[in-house]
Amino acid sequence: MRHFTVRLFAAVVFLSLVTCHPSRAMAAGTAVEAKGAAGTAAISGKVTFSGSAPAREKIKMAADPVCLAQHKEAALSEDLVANNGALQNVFVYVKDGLAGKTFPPPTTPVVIDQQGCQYHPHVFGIQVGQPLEILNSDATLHNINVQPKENKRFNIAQPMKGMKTRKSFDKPEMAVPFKCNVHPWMGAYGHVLDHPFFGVTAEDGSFTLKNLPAGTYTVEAWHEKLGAQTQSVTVADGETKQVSFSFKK
Ligand SMILES: [Cu+2]
Repeated sequence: MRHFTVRLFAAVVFLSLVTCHPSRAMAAGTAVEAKGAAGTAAISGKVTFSGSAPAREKIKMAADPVCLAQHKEAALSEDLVANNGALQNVFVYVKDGLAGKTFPPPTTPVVIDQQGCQYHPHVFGIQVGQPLEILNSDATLHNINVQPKENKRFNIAQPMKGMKTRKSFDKPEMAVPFKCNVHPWMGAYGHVLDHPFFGVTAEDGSFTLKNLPAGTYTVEAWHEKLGAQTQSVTVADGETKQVSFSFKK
């Protein structure tokens, strides 16, 4: 009995040391954060398209009246969108220079919405392990057929408006294609990275990579039809470096 009490007491003390030691728990948390510490440097700039951009094609949605009814004017193809020389939907990211640093994934999901029988956004970035919420905002059947090379493949059906499905990716992988077999014009690209330093160019071709640690990086600009370009960029703490890329057909 006495032995048992001593053993029980020892166990309680041991458990409380392991589970309730606040400074130790905090120290562990700090260590993880310090490893992936966000910095104060930034890389920002513009992606341009030189030459005359081909006209965007009108998407023929007549095969599904639900899709067709959602567009007063025909939706336009998204594989090359250039507005007055500014190239939209270019994925710009740090390709190299972050070795040895880890960045825990955000718990906030990236949302990809199927709306008007198009994907919104058309190009996006997501971190390894970050939730991806796939939403159907259309009152029609979509299937989401995703066939990566490095990650698990999936093909799911969302027959009703308002349906949501959560997925995530285990490994970094560029240009994971999203397709819908019901509406062959639907397409999107997801880029899976192990860090948060990426962006997609807006209508004016602009992008910003914020909160970078100081360092020298290989920055890549990737476009689904025009290929990829890289540049080496060195940024110091508190500095914002301007970088531009120019694509042509
Ligand atoms: Cu669809």
